[in-house]
Amino acid sequence: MARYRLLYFKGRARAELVRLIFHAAGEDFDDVQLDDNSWQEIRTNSPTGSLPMLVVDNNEPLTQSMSIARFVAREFGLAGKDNYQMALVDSIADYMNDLMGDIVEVTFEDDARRKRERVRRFNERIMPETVHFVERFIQRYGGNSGYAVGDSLTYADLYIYNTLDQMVLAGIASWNDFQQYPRLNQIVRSIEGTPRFADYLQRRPQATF
Ligand SMILES: N[C@@H](CCC(=O)N[C@@H](CS)C(=O)NCC(=O)O)C(=O)O
Repeated sequence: MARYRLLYFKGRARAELVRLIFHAAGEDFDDVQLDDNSWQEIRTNSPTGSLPMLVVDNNEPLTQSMSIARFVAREFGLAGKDNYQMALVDSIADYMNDLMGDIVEVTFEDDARRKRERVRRFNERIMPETVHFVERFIQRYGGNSGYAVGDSLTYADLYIYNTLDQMVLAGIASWNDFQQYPRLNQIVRSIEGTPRFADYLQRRPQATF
């Protein structure tokens, strides 16, 4: 059995999707949470100078969160059932990743005036538009199954859940805000209703990003 080591900072942001995939699959992994000093020691040896990083057995590390997520999802059968379905799963996951980029920008904006402007743009334009398209996507490709694509869990569902969670963590939305969206709600319920997740979501460390 392969041994997986995931390296990231003490936060969720770009690593939590990968953690959720491991938990969904019920697979063990080392969740290594670095501080800045230990990261600087590793950085020069990192293929793209960025975290997250996944080391499988004694292989060279993998980087880039979406590549890692897809790799792990394929390993554990959470990437879609055939090539076409995999493309659908990737497309909605990449769409969520675009939104994640906007959330990260808001989260790490230090200038108070620019932050207010980013939050306003996010709430007035980016979030409503994205959620509208996500609802339509799920309706088209997942129907009433409770999943974004097809009739079973894929990493796209985990990323949808994770992106909503990240908005709440960033203080730009609350879980109540999503209740008006029936398809998103179904996915949140599917994920929170899986005992393995309920357990992880309860015991995972508090995070600020
Ligand atoms: N596109 C990359 C972005 C990675 C990224 O920006 N990582 C940040 C943390 S979220 C990082 O490594 N920061 C430390 C550094 O650049 O030295 C991915 O998705 O993995």
